[in-house]
Formats: sequence, structure tokens, C-alpha cells
Amino acid sequence: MRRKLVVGNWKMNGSLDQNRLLLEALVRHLDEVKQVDIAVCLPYPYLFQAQAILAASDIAWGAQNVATHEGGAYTGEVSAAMLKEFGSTYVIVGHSERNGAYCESDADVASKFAIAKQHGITPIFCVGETLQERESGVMEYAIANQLDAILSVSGGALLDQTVIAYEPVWAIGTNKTATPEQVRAAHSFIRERIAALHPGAAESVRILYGGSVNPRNASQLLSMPDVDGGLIGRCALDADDFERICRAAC
Ligand code: G2H
Repeated sequence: MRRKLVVGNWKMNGSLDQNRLLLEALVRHLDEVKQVDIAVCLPYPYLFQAQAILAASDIAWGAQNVATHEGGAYTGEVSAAMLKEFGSTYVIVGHSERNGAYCESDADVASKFAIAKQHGITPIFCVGETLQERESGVMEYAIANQLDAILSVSGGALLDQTVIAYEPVWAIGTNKTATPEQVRAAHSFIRERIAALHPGAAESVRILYGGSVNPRNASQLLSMPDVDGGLIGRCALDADDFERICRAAC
């Protein structure tokens, strides 16, 4: 039985003052919500603040990216060991906003996935098709390619207890949410693909849906078969919205 997981992806938002208000509100509103796992992934400089405010709560925290190397002369990068020092439970890898703008390759994402696991951090690996891929009927092919790049290098053991986020690129930050049926079909395809390559891991991997989830659509989307929670962008920046989404996942 997989526990549901709701993760806030704050993207490049926040300030010390805003974060303090938001994190303290999350602790007040969500600490009694024990039926789902809850986490926030913040910009790197605020991990220390998250650790200070969330440490005594059940809300976990993490980052939105990690370096492919252990350490050394990589200006501007942040290693998995550093994330671990600040108590990170999760790290997002392969988000489409990074694939596009920062030219991350499948090999880069596979390295990030593996290095996070080696340091005891759970990667949240994002996959999803573009609108053009969906409309031209190659959605499953596109998702399979993204999955295979990770699954072929990571091996079945590394997949245990990891998280995959299905985020159709056309639904991210656009207010165009995938329909519950589209979400169900994609999630079922992802689990079948994992089962084909690493049968032992398919039942333990949690598959989240991400893309314009809000308090109005959350309960329907997050209750679909094979949907184990959500990766929430814009609505994670509002304590009331995020609380309502977490409660909808219960
Ligand atoms: C997709 C999602 C969070 P939003 O990126 O990962 O963002 O909920 O704003 O579409």
C-alpha cells in the first residue's frame, strides 16, 4: 500500500519573510494531517530556514535540483551531500523547466537521480509530453524514452522508494489541467513501463501528478487509480490552497 505524497515545488519564489509566514502556516494547518506525506521543495538558500522551522513537524523539505558530481570545481553547483546536510528528504530532478531552459540531457538527469539515491535523498523524477507530442500521438513513446533513460542506468534497486512525477508540459503553470482520464492513462502506462523493466519496483514507486493542480480539481485528480499524490507549483505558495490540496489527497 503506497502512502500518498503531496510536494510543493516553490520554483524561484520566496523571501525570508514570505517563507517564514508560509512555513509557519503550513506547520499550524498541516501537522494534524497524518494520512499523507507532505513536503516542500524550496530554492537552495532557504533550505536552512526550512530545516529550522519544519524540523519539529512531519513536513519534509528538499531542493529542486542537484549537481551531477560529488564536489570540486563546479562553480554554482550544489551537491547531494550539501542537500543532505540541510536535512533534505527529496530533490526534484528532470523538471521540464530545467530540461528546456538549462539543456539538461537524459544522462544528466540519470546522474542526478543516482547521486541523490546514493546520499539517501529521494529523487522526484519528472516526465511528461509536450502538446505537440500528445497531438501527434507519440505521448507514450516520449514518456517511455524519458523513463528508459533513467531505468536503464539506475537499476531496479535504485528505483525502490523513489518518486516519479507525471507532468504534461502543456499543463504546467497554464491552468490547463489534464483530465482525470488522461492522468489515469498516463500513470498506468508509467507503472506498466517500470514493471516491464524492473518488476520488483513497480508497486513501491509513487507516481505524482503535476500541472495546474488547484483546490478545485485536486480531489478528483488525486483519487484516480495509480495516482499517489501531487507535485504542486503555484498553489503551493498559498498556505490555504496547499492545505486544501493536501487534505484532498487524504
Ligand atoms: C508543474 C507544477 C509543479 P504548476 O511544474 O511542478 O507547477 O502547479 O504551477 O503547474
